[in-house]
Amino acid sequence: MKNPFFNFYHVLNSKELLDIAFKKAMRSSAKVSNNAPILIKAKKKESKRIKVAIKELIDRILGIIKMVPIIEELPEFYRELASLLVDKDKLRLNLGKLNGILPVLSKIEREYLSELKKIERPHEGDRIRRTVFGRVSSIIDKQNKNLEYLNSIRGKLREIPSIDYESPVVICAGAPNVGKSSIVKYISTAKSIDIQEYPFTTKNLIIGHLEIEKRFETIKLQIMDSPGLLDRPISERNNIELQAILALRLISDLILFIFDPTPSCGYNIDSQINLYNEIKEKFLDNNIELFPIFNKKDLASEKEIDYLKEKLGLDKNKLILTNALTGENLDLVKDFVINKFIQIE
Ligand SMILES: Nc1nc2c(ncn2[C@@H]2O[C@H](COP(=O)(O)OP(=O)(O)OP(=O)(O)O)[C@@H](O)[C@H]2O)c(=O)[nH]1
Ligand SMILES: [Mg+2]
Repeated sequence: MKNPFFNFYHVLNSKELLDIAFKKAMRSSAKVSNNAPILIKAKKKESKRIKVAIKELIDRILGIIKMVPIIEELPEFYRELASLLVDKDKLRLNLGKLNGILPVLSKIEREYLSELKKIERPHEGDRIRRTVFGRVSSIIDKQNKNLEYLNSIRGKLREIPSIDYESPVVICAGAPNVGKSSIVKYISTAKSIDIQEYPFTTKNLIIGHLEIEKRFETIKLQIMDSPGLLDRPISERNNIELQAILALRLISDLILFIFDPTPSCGYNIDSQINLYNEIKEKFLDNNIELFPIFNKKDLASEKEIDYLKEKLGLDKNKLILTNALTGENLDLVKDFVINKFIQIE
């Protein structure tokens, strides 16, 4: 399913909205015969301007409200992820306030159009239209904070990855700075992923693809990069870590747990093992495999590898040691992932 916020486009601020509506109104022309009396011409001209301005504002505000999906109605993964990224109550309130001004605008239109009918001198039409524009401006200006808020959350929501529920999701998880992004970048199409020597570089879920022609079909896999996790209780996790937990819990079909057996990532091996065990116990149904990968092969000593192997109770064959800097053995990771999903079919 495509990211439900994909069509959440830039939201204009109050000044921009008013400019567009008033300009359009002033450019509009009423249908009136050339030899009609000046008073009739003035009434028609100004009523057209009022109608055009208010219709433009109502249409645009409705457009804004409609392009923001209702978080509560989204599928679970998107709903929970969006709730982590934005305050959904604030968003609902915000849209409710915008919606609330629509009948007010319509009422102003009705009121002043009927006043316009009663005028006896042409210049009074101009005065009424100015009054309407003034009232409308103050109503729209009061919504500026709401409009700006919508714009401010838009970027975060549009970054939510589009998940194809038809094909498997393989998630790279682990402590910060262990090389998760380097691995996803190497084995998938997600080539613009940011990789840095410091922890917490990845702050959201990023999806890449891996397509393999096998036998007579194309196998499509989704490879997901996730933010680093610390070894700590869920209640202490921040919203960035919680995104990773959410993906593991709700959409993973296979988890590659990336270890850095060396101290170079900044998180000692016992805390990485605790994290691995915690994920294994708490988050996974029995049919989702958590597969350990030992990265930073170039830096890891035999002693460090043996310690980790022993702690995890791994036999030798079930171990992939990688170097994500050079790509060494990452083809084994690719093969492992592909074989796993060929067998299922
Ligand atoms: N020597 C060595 N460095 C590696 C290896 N894999 C990754 N690195 C380096 O480790 C650092 C962290 O790599 P990332 O891929 O950003 O790690 P990450 O797990 O995604 O980090 P966060 O997103 O911050 O959690 C970068 O400086 C990488 O170049 C490896 O196999 N060997
Ligand atoms: Mg990363």
